[in-house]
Amino acid sequence: MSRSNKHGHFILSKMFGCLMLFAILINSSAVNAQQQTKLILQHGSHQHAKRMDTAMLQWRAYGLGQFIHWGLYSILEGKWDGIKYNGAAEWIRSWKVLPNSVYDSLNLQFNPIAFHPDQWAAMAKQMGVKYLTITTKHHDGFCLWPSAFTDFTVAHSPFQEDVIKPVVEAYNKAGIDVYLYYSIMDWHNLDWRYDLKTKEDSIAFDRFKQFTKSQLTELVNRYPSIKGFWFDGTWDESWKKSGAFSDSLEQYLKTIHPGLIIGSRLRADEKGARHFDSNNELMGDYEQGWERKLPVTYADVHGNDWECVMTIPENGWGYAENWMGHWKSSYELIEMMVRSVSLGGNFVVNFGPKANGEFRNEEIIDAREMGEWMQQNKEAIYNCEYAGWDKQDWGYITKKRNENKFYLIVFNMPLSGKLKIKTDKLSLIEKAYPIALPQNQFLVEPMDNGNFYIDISSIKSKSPFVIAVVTKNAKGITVEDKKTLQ
Ligand code: JFZ
Repeated sequence: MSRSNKHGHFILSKMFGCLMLFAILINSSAVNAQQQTKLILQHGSHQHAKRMDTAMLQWRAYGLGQFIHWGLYSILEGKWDGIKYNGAAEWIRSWKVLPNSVYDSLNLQFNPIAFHPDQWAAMAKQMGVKYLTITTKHHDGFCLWPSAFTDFTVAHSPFQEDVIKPVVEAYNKAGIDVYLYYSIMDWHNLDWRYDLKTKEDSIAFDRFKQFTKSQLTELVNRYPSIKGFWFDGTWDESWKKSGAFSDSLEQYLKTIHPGLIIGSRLRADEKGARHFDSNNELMGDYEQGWERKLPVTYADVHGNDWECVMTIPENGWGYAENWMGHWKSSYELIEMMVRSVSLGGNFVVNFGPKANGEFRNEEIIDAREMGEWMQQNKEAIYNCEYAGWDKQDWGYITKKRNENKFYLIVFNMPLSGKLKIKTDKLSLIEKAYPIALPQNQFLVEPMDNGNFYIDISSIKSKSPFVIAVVTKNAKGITVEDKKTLQ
């Protein structure tokens, strides 16, 4: 290559470089403009701030909930023809291991002779749960209440009775709020579709939408004390194409039952976006996507209300003879609950009763042990929120809402016997003590920049324990204050 050629090449490549830069600049300003201009959505998020009404304040104060999955799948116990399957047992109808017609006649075997709703509620109360979510109809379409809109219900079983009514009554009597799980996806209903490809599909699915609305109206009317719905099975194309309907359905339910709480797993916007609309705003009263997983930092929850639902075994919500993998101990569940509350969410533990209505032993043990821990430490869970202080390796921090009282929940006792905390700069520690013994104050060493060391070397505990910390600010530091301070 000659010199001039080289030079020419140099100029060319420089020009090319400039052009590229220019192109990148144009491109990124286009991206910026796109990010700044909000799409106008008819069926996106309608609510641009957190709900502050009484019902939602109560929801926020729960801390701990119970989930119950019960239905025809509980009869099969995750097995068919002597073979045990590893998937989530409530999905067995979809695995094609038995004919649908056989599954769909299991209602003739539903006869829970050991179903005692008062005992269920007593167990939940002892465990310390403040709310229950129970399956009224799972993906298989079987209804645990005698719906007037299908024959595939408890009314057409040897049991004959409504299951939901006595559960709602028993739990309410025990002071526990009830929410109804309802699957939109319905494998039994002939009008239900995965997708809408033909005119016939749309006609059938329109009938299905009417069926859904009728059933939900029926549930609201039959169980007026319910606090909300927990929707599921809303990921299929047919439902994602029904954004206008799900929007009107949500508004309708809230009109016939003011205060109703509905999470982000019901609707899709008109572009098919779920949970968060196409402008990335939450659709629904709380984020309902934390399933068998937990956020790690407060940033992960984007300032939204949220709830985590968790199985005790690896996966599987309905009763299975084979419990997959590791089953979580009460301390593991307690740690997940504490982490949830420390990040501003609620934690819900799932139970899958046997077909006869009894709980399995592992669940009974976990419930009892969680309850024993809650008995001592519930003050650090109920009506508590994200504290705004840095997380430390020894455990988690929660804060009583509207009070200057913090709770240090210790899972890993430091060998030094000293707990480090880093507060916001406005907080001065007034006193720190074991949650049940306010007179036993610990020595607190103040350091620079809001750091303190609390000497808890006197504590000899084999279980997670709680240190209460009272700060001097009359009002306590709210997250909002923290924001304005920075
Ligand atoms: C759904 C159901 O399919 C399952 O049987 C159970 O009822 C559970 C509570 O909900 O399963 C899901 C739904 C959503 C996700 C994962 C499993 N998800 O968003 O990751």
